[in-house]
Amino acid sequence: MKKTRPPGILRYDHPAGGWDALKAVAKTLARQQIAVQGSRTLLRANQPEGFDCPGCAWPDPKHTSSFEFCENGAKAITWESTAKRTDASFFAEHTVSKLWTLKDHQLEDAGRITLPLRYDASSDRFEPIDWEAAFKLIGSELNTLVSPDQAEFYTSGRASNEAAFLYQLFVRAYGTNNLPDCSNMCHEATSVGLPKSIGVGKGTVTLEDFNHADAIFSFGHNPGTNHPRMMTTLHQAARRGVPIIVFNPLKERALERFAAPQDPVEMVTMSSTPIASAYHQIRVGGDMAALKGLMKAVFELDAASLAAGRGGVLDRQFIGEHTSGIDALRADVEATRWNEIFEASGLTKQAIESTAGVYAKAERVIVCYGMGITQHARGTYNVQQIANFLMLRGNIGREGAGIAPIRGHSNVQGDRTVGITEIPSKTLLDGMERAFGFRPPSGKGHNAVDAVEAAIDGRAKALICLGGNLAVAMSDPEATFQGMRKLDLSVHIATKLNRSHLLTAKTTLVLPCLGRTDLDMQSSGPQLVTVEDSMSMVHASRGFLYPPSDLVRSEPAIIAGIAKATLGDRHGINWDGMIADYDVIRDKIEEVFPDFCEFNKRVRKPGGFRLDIAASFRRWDTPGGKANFLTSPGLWEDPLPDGHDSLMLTTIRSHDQYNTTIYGLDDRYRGVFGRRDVVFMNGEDLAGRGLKDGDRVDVQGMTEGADDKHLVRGFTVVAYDIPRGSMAGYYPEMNVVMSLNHYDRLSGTPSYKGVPVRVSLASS
Ligand SMILES: Nc1nc2c(c(=O)[nH]1)N[C@H]1C(S)=C(S)[C@@H](COP(=O)(O)OP(=O)(O)OC[C@H]3O[C@@H](n4cnc5c(=O)[nH]c(N)nc54)[C@H](O)[C@@H]3O)O[C@H]1N2
Ligand SMILES: Nc1nc2c(c(=O)[nH]1)N[C@H]1C(S)=C(S)[C@@H](COP(=O)(O)OP(=O)(O)OC[C@H]3O[C@@H](n4cnc5c(=O)[nH]c(N)nc54)[C@H](O)[C@@H]3O)O[C@H]1N2
Ligand SMILES: [Mo]
Repeated sequence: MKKTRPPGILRYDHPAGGWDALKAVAKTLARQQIAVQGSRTLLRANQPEGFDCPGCAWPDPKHTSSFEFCENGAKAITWESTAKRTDASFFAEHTVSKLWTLKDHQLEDAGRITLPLRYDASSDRFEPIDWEAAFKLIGSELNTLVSPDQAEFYTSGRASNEAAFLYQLFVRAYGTNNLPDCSNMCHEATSVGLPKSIGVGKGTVTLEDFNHADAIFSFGHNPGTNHPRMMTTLHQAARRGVPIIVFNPLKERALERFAAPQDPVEMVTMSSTPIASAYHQIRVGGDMAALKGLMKAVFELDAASLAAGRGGVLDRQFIGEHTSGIDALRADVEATRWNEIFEASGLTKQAIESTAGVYAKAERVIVCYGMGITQHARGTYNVQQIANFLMLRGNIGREGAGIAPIRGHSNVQGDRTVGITEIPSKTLLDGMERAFGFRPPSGKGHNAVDAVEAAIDGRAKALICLGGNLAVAMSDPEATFQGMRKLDLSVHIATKLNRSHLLTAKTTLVLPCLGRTDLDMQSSGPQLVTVEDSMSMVHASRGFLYPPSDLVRSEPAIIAGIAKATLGDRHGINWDGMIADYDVIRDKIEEVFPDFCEFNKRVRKPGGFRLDIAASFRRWDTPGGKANFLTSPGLWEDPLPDGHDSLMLTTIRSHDQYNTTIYGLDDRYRGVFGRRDVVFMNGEDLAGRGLKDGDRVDVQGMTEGADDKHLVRGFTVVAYDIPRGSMAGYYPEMNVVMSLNHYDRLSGTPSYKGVPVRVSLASS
């Protein structure tokens, strides 16, 4: 008998990439009403004279001028360069209550915002306001606050270095360090965890290193969807015979097999290349156990090798010369029992030992990781265990080896580098004082969770957002929405309308800005901006499309407008001069951060330049001057609450979304078409609850502080290849089940990938 599947759930047997990726791009162009002329935009993505693709932070290959095809990059670009517009008549037609009933997809799909808007409560509409009036209003609201710490200044990671630098300058001159940003929800575990290990909160590898690696490990990231250009690198490595070892609860198709759209043979013959040499379906939250298991096996191999009179497996020279803490790490790992490791990771002894064998044989190893590692209650510890694992064999700071956090937004790393941080370092404060002649505040400001909590309990009165969709990205949207509605002032600098904008405060403004693809014309001529990718390469980005309307301004110009209206000539900062010519902003960046020496000159070289990452050269910027093996107690990251019927939920991105931006309802590689209201569970877990494939279920959050509001109702359950005890659902739909306090205490990162839940047949 043929088994019937729930509506929209099909088997997808093709490799990732291939013709289906090309077809998807053609469909996207049509949907965004982009004609052949406009589709040429795609050819300028990541070219030396073009713009930086807003799709992800994967670096561009050097020495190439050929177009690198990327399905999801194309979606990101066309979503921005769409011909659709929201204008004054759109906002006259739609009340905010009406807009609220639209889906997230529909809000953004209405098109680019073309004019500055102010919410009018009496008509319940956004109404046009002119720029100067908008700036004046924001300035006077900010100046009425009792303390600058009552305002929150959020940044999403698309902002250029120039915009981000001006923003933090404004915020610090105004007098607070409340600079929450999207990396607080993303790679903060990396930014907090790695400096203690290796002295820098960034990756140590370059793209070149992948050509020299002889083993690549991948933990908890899905490049076929989120960093498709990385597939070129993995495809090449797989073809060279480099073992690629994956740890992921889900069988992500691109990590299994991939047909490279740039490979004529694979395209014509419809063939593909297997990517992972071993695929370990780890339990959700099982990475700590897997990493400790791997290290335990490496210590055992080392002991066996020494006993047999061979040289040992550890890199003793590196460990002796460059590190401290190995004894404590060894003691912790040796005290951890194998049975507990198997239970917590869901992996077999054979799986762990064979992987340790590959690791021990390889001379140069790179470990890549993403949100599957960082978005956990113990995400910071996870990151540090990855560093430990690499250091055992000296795999940091030499060619072909290192740690590779795969970043999210296209300039999230750069924003941090140029000062978007709630915890300013002494270097930053000294630099700011040197360049601008005032000492900014030094106290710790708010991260993203702190900012939302402050809004909820009334400590925060104002929220300014440089991009993003904070209310939908954050856990516990119900609580977050309430908090944002209580504010006196909310301001959104944005390209497109989203739900955060509709959470109106007493005064709410939406200010339309240019995107990456748009021409940024200022009084000295067209401007370039700069971005930093996941591998610390800083390069130029030049938009060239005619902006959506004459009223749309650049992010730096909007920030300068707000700053002038708020600060007047406080500290004598020449805002107009910086906007007239962004070279002046870059000169200031260089004054604050000496690492950017000759910034304007170096960024004009094709491909740009790499920032100095000390750990890449085995210089350890830690208090003791050494790299540190760090221990973290136990194995269970996010312990399940008592009771056998809880599952650990992880929240994932579909192939058809960019964070809270939902392009469409398909998740092709996972076989989901036309819907997102599904959760994925193991067949035995279903049977154990008297449930079956296709049933409608309720998912109740079990995190501390969760109540009956932390419930998702009536989603369809899909029997899926996922370990027992684990389940998955889509971000942001599942954010409802999380309470706000479910985050990593060390980094503040919400534990979006480890949410204890209970699943039952839908009640209605
Ligand atoms: N097209 C597209 N590109 C994007 C984005 C997008 O939404 N769409 N978002 C951008 C941003 S901001 C970011 S941060 C990145 C995100 O890129 P990724 O890090 O790839 O993010 P996710 O899709 O959230 O999940 C990553 C993977 O982790 C696995 N996973 C879940 N839980 C666990 C676990 O406990 N352990 C392990 N080992 N794996 C687990 C999931 O199965 C999934 O394959 O992508 C960026 N690029
Ligand atoms: N459950 C769950 N929640 C998560 C995650 C998860 O994996 N699971 N991931 C988290 C992660 S990694 C991140 S990074 C956050 C993302 O959080 P955010 O960065 O806040 O969210 P985005 O969805 O990327 O923001 C989309 C909006 O950005 C605006 N925008 C687009 N381009 C531009 C531009 O060029 N300039 C300006 N000013 N605005 C622009 C548009 O208005 C658009 O609506 O979400 C987090 N939330
Ligand atoms: Mo992210």
